[in-house]
Amino acid sequence: MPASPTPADKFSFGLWTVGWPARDPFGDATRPPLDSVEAVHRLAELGAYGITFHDDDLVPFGADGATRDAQIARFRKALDETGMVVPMVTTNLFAHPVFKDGGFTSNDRGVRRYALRKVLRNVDLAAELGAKTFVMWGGREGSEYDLSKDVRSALDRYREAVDLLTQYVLDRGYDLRFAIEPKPNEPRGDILLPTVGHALAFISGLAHPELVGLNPEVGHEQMAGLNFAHGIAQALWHGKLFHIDLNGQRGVKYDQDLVFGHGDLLNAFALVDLLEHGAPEGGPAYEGPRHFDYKPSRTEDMAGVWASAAANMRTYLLLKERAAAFRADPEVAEALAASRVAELSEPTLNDGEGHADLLADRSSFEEFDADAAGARGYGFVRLNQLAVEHLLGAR
Ligand code: GLT
Ligand code: MN
Ligand code: MN
Repeated sequence: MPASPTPADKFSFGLWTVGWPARDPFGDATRPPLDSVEAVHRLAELGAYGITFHDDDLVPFGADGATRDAQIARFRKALDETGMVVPMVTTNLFAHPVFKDGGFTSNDRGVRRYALRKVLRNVDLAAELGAKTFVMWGGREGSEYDLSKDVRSALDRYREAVDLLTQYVLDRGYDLRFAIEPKPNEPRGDILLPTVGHALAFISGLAHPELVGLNPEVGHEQMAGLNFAHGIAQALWHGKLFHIDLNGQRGVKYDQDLVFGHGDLLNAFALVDLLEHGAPEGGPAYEGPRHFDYKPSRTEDMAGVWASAAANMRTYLLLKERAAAFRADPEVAEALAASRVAELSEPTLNDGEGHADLLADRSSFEEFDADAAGARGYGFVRLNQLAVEHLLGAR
């Protein structure tokens, strides 16, 4: 059994997760609103180390300056009392009707300027609270109708916005990086930067790509039918895994935001194995917050909310423990060797070898026994079965 979560595990939660009153497009809220101060205390008691928020989660949209200051002050007090940190902050550019056609990419130029001002104010708050990551989820940046959005102009405007924000952080001297969170659809019919791959390509064209990375969410990639562990591996490969949203999703459908592991459990196992043991030299491949972005199901009362928050952390720790057992199992080591998993890290060419040498190497082609290589099994099923058995606690 894993130990209970501690701050060293770096578990964090969005204020909007445990605080979700469970209103959905078909029904009213099933739970009362949750005060931010209570959220901080309860999550700290459960063993989390951090809490994250949108500007409007903390201070209601349109509140006056005095209300804003008071809300921030009491939140800060709760942080001081509990030792909780704010590793990440994000902006709500999706709830108010003004953003119905997006924030950075609204067809309305005035809305775009307003969105930038809202974000700049929130960047100041993020820096003030010591956040190191600023997430940008562009849920309203997109369209329902192809002819209503000039996508190339929208990408120009998206880039213009991000370039302004990185310049702002540089000019202010803030120790803050941006993380784009892709999602394929919902609430827009089609969202811009829909997947990890699209966002990576976008980042490479920015003025300060070094300040911009990703905040991939499990369910968002899976909504597009993609393999989340693969997406994370590629984000790591590019040095772009700045933050991560952990949750669960069952297949290609609406965004479920289930508890971590309550969707594709085998992929969650591979993900935790990658995060915890995926560094080339062994050990963790990612050192940042393990951030849960889930929604406690609408069927749960407040006791169920706290139980589900604890479930996220417990599942992560169980998977971490199972992954460690998998890695330590001699039979797994043997199966990995039989599957030649490590052989893939050997360069295909010899040291200093170029195309002329390869063309001269008869053993690589003329004498290569393609039929024999094609007949040889890789043993991947045995390897996967060992993973399943570790996951089930059978080994
Ligand atoms: C919203 C969305 C999440 C994002 C949040 C950050 S807001 O709840 O569904 O995936 O991470 O803006
Ligand atoms: Mn989601
Ligand atoms: Mn998210």
